[in-house]
Amino acid sequence: MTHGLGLTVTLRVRMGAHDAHYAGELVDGARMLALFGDVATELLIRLDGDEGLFRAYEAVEFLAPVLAGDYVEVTGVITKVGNTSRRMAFEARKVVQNVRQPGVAASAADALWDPIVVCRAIGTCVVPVELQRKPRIVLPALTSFAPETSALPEPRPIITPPPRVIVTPPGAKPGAKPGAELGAELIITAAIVGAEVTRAQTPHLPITAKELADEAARCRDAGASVVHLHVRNADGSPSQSSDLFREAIEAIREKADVVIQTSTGGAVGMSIEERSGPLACKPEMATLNCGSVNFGDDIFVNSRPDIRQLAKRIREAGSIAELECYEVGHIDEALALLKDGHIVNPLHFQFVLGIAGAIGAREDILRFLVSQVPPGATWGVAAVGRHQRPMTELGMRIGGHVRVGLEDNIYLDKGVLSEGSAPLVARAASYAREVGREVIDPERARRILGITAV
Ligand code: KMH
Ligand code: ZN
Repeated sequence: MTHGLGLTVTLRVRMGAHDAHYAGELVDGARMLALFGDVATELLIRLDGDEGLFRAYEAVEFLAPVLAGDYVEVTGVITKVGNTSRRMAFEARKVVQNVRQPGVAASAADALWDPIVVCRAIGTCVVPVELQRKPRIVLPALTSFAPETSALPEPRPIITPPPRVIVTPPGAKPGAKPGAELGAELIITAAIVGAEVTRAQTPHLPITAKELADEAARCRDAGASVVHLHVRNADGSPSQSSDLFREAIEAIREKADVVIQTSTGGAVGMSIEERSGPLACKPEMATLNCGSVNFGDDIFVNSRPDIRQLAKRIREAGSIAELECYEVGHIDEALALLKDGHIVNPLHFQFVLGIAGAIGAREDILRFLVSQVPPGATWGVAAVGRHQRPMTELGMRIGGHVRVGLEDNIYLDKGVLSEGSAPLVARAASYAREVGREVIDPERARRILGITAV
């Protein structure tokens, strides 16, 4: 059986009597390596459209015996993609084992509640450039989260410890797409959790501080320089608790140097008091929603006095505001805020497109919004659902910054869940390089956004 999409592959195989090589029906370690080889081959076929070649193992650990009658589940994940090399981490787990006890039938077997890790390895495969048949879109695979904090459907692919995703940038191809601002710096923001998406919709949603930090680190590896942050209660419901934000921010800070942009939008229906919670953490950056808007069947209320109150609190926290605009009039409101001294230059707009009931995610609309941006200001685009990819790609071609991630879109492709936000970031970064945009690091993002110190 195989499951897993993108760059994670899992096989489950029964070890038979013919696999047993040593006394006591012990299966030899080479059998595990053969399974790793099969997983590696499938990974290469998915990535490159070619079986490739296994070049070397740099580490192999045999951790527990495998006997005839055991079922072994083998997972492989691509952790680094070079020009021709693909580095992978493998893990084999025993998920069913024969009982083998005196007085118990020889055919008795148990499905293990906690799989036993029997072997781990790291290895590298190669696919010569001339045999690579797929476009260079790097989609790092991610692990699922710890079972006790998730409601993952079975079977749960678990790689322990979770591999960090390291994406080796494919070379830029300047000039590949007309209209690109060649060489222009690009900030990719990863919106890793949001307030609305649920674990029932995607098992890849990070919830705890550790999960948020792991996801932030993967997104940073994949090319994100800013993380747009919400937090959740342990039951997955949205929260604006300053304590939860502090915990998440501290955990992220330990793993990634990204700009952390906290939400002051929270979830529909929250009071301004509640939404101000994260500002107690004095974040580097915070969102400022510039007007009310239909939000699906709800209304996301941002009255003018409330916007001013939040702008004041963002200023007092020493944070930089990102101006979330969901309608054309919100740009005018942002300019009024500037004129009245509630916010200061440089302005950074985020155009949020495609929310049901609000402005559409269309090229003419984005171009019009961009035409309203004053000189010296920067802008980004965040589009929801299936609009995310085309709008962010358009945004990159016409000189904007972009936001991707599970808050706005949980799918990598039609019907294919993204394994976290990092694959969406990696795909955006890959496209950026194709059109000659330079994916920049957090330090340079801070300079562009006017953030002075971490
Ligand atoms: N959850 C939305 C209602 C923000 O982060 O500032 C609001 C939101 C905007 O996500
Ligand atoms: Zn948000």
